[in-house]
Amino acid sequence: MNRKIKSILGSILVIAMVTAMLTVGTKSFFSDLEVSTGNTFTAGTMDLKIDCNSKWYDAAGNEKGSIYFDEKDLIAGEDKFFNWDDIKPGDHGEATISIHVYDNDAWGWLHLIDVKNDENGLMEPEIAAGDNTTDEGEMNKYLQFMIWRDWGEDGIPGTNDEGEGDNILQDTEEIVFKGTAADLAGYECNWLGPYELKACVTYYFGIAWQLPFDTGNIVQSDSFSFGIEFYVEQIANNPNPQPPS
Ligand SMILES: [Ca+2]
Ligand SMILES: [Ca+2]
Ligand SMILES: [Ca+2]
Ligand SMILES: [Ca+2]
Repeated sequence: MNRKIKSILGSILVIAMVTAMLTVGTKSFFSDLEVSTGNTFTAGTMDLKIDCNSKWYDAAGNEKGSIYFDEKDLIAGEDKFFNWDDIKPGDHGEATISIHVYDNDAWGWLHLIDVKNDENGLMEPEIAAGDNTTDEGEMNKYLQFMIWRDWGEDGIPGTNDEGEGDNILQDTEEIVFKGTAADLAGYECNWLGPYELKACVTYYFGIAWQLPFDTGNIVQSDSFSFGIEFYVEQIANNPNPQPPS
């Protein structure tokens, strides 16, 4: 190998070594990378569900009818808490309705709608009892209701303590209404509330009813009927809640 070729080979070797060193230098830089993906705005949800456990008994305590449904979205005209035909003096019953709101805390209201006192024709015993109003039934003056918070001994909903949601009124539980069907009808189109409803807590309400023994013939064939509307609204950003107009 002559001197010129050796020199060229030497130069190539030096270039290769420098290139290799530069390459190693590039790969050794400290580095870091931060990534955020999927940034999204999704609206919250609010879902009200109601369930019912309702019984009708005669004076001797024999069950005459029952309605039960687990928590659901109510279908108007289909899901009823009471649907009793042929009740008589001495009959009584109880319905426990529970209210659940999911995903977010809510303000809740309720009121009665479509209250009706139907005469359903004037029977001879009714006329004999002094009924002279053919267009208005009298059941609402005799049928008694009592509504209480079935929240147990601690008076707090959702703690599942003794007596909570058991369909029985204990001394510690608060009665929120007691009176005749006519008194109850005072809440027609008159929103009750707002009540604070915590998400995922079950709020049990007991509704006891009876047609007293001393109810006379004047209510034969009469009926009292009503609907209930429940309304909820978000609590967040809503410090001065107003009932629906
Ligand atoms: Ca009448
Ligand atoms: Ca409780
Ligand atoms: Ca109870
Ligand atoms: Ca009547």
